[in-house]
Amino acid sequence: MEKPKDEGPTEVMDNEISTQPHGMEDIEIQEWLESLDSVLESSGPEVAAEILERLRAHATVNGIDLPFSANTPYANTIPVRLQPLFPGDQELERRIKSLIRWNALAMVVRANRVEHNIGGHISTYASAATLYEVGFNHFFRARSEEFEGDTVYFQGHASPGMYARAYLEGRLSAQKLENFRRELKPGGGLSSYPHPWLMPDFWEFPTVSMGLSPLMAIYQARFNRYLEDRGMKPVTDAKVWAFLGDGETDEPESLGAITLASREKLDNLIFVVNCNLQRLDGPVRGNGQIIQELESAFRGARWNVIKVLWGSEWDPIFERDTEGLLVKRMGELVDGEYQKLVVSSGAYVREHFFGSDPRLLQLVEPMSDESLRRLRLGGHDPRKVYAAYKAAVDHKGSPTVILARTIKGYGLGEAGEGKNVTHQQKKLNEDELREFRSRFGIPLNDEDCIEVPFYRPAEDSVEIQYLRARREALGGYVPKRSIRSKPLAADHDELFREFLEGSDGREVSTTMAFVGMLRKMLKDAEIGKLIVPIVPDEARTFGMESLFRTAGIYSSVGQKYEPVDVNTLLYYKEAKDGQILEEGITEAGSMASCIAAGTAYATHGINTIPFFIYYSMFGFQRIADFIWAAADMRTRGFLLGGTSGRTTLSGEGLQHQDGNSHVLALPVPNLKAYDPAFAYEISIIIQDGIRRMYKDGENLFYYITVMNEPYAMPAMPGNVKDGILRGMYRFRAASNTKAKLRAQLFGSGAILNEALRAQEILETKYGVAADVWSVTSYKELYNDGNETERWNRLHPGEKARVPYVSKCLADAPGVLVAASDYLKTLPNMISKWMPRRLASLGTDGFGRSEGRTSLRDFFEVDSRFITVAALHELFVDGKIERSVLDKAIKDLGINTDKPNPATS
Ligand SMILES: Cc1ncc(C[n+]2csc(CCOP(=O)(O)OP(=O)(O)O)c2C)c(N)n1
Ligand SMILES: [Mg+2]
Repeated sequence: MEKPKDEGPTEVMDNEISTQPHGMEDIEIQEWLESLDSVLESSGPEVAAEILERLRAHATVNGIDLPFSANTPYANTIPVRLQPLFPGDQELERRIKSLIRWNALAMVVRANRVEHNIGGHISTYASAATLYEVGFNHFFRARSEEFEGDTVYFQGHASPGMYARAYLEGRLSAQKLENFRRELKPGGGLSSYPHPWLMPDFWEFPTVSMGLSPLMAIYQARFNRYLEDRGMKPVTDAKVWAFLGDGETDEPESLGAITLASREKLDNLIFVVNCNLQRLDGPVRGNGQIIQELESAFRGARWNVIKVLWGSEWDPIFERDTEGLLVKRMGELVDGEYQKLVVSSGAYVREHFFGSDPRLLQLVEPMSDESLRRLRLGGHDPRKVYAAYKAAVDHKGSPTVILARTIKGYGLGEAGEGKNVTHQQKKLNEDELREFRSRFGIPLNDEDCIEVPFYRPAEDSVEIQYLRARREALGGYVPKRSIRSKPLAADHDELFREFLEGSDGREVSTTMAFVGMLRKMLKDAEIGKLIVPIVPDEARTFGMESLFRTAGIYSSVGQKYEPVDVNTLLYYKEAKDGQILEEGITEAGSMASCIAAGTAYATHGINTIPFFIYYSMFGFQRIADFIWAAADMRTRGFLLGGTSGRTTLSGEGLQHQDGNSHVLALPVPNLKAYDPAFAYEISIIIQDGIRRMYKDGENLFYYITVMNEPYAMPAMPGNVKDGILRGMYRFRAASNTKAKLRAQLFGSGAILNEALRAQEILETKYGVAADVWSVTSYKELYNDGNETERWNRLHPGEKARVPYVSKCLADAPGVLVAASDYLKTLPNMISKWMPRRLASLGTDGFGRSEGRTSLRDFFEVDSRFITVAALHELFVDGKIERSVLDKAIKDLGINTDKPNPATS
């Protein structure tokens, strides 16, 4: 264990206890310590602290460079004397926990016996069992009509433990457990990880994509405060708990918002980091100390940090150690060494840990090797864990993080305890099973045990009675998802009517139109209060600054300053009951708020309706995994991709111009994605969306792109509502239906105007009569086509159904040309349901810093290119002469040698 002399100092976190400062006599230090002791005794800790602070300042002024450290020693934060009594029956709780351990393990082992490599995790829950069980028996309060309940984010890979507990609680059958990871078996099974989409009565939050849940938990805790501050729910002491792995903290999202939590004083938030020092491949910080690293990060961010490192067995040894040698020694080891020590024999521990100093050896002299081996870590000791949780829930003024030390694969013995392979361990041999059984006292004989049966004591057993009684005292079972909100009436014809009428020639952008709708919705009697506008520092970009003053920007402390622009009409008004969540530059944080608001119908029984508006390129591209989680969670609400369209956002160039998001929106199954061109289209989509989500309770959410190009908004041309929602409708038919040359032009978003201009050019210059269609959603058309095709395939004997696209175009004559501000793949994916060949124009390629006209020329999506595409199709069909096409290319000024935008 001693490192070779020539290696220099080991790089471990500063543990503040140092006994050998350079050249300083021991005696001198002793004198200083004694003086401090006497001040402590005579004047108390406050005066002592003041003196130390003054000394520090004095030292700094005199040029002494004192290293900064946010660390405390490598010891438990809560001293034994402040440890509360454990309120439960510890032995009974241990037995219950053992049964859960067994069933969790059995679930994974059995699943992999039935189907080789079906997967699952044993070692995560094995290490975290005590952390969860103390929570279940003493802290996690269920949701009820009277109390909102605590919100718990369970670590995804620990799910077997949650299922095993629900089995003991009588909430899940053995049949369900048998079908862990085999959800499609008769009678259903259990999903691998927490997925509300798959188990909507059980799971609330998906957590398995690491890093998402810590960030979501922070914004959930903040959203709870927002609801309180706006008077939408009673002020309660409900907590948000997030359980995460120590390896998980390397995901940037995990720690990315911790300063928000402390800034907002979220003492309703508790992180529990299971510090088993291991991740999947090996140690989290083999050459360092992850706990000290996390402590300094969280303390630096002003969190309340509680370290739970050592179990009760260590207490007497610490007590014997009056010189602080033990803490010092503990701070010296790197995690790689610890990983080995905690699974080694007592003799090994004595020699390699205590053996570094004869005085340390002396401390454990009276202890047998066996008792040294049994020295537990803090995270496995319910008394220590209870003390930490109690301190956390009682703590005021800041969020708390509990850093609990555990052993990964605890109890697995040779099968993987503390081993680097343990994360992947899914199978145990017979000896290993028997050993596990014996270690946790499961009442199964040697023979039965190797069958790994699920084990549940009788209903009237003390274990089941106790477990039920504890949950009853805490209000019911957790996790459990239910919908407690009442449907809205959603009768909003009047509210949206004005937007169907057009802008009377006034040029407005669809973003402006949307903001107008938002302003009106905010005043509505039914939904006004429920609207949650969310922006990541982009409100001015979208012309939303007028809402600052009218709706107010939420701030938990109100506004402590007079804003610089207070004399202007649209000043920056922050207020405690402000409605807008102005999140600053964090799309991930904004999305987390959107999720909290969009799932409040379940978590709080409140139908809040999020409208999260952002720079569209920084949406799917950047935070698609959060959007996927939102979908899983059945989040409701609206995402608005502002400044969208690769050629509609002029000037900004390659990074900002979005021609991608509608493609990236395709895979999210319950997301409706629209690329509307006109105000009335947006209003129809939003109105219908509110009805479907909040009246009919459909599990949908919406993505709508809005743009910043101003143009006159037409009135809705007749009743095209159905077409708008289904994805396409004929916006303007050709005037000369008798013409020989015909075309159908499909446009979306701002590019629809290019199609309309092309319609004119084709008609006036080339005698081609074209109809123009507004395609509001290629995704809708694609889904409809697939669904129809599937139905026909599975029902060959019945009358074949016809895709909506085919129906629309059944009598539409002529060549077909589509143009959008997104990739060509969008129209191409529905072309197979069109009656004839489709020419697709789109914006594949990198953006450019340019104006709209040049961009549309560069990407070949303007009216000239649409015209040429139609003429080319007519030429290929033999309907016009080559010379006509050649002339058109020339007359329209198209450079045929221009570089390909898709690759340049
Ligand atoms: C974003 C993401 N990347 C990778 C994984 C794959 N993965 C699952 S568990 C795991 C290791 C987890 O280690 P830790 O967070 O320390 O949890 P422990 O099981 O040790 O409690 C990894 C890499 C994932 N689930 N999510
Ligand atoms: Mg870990």
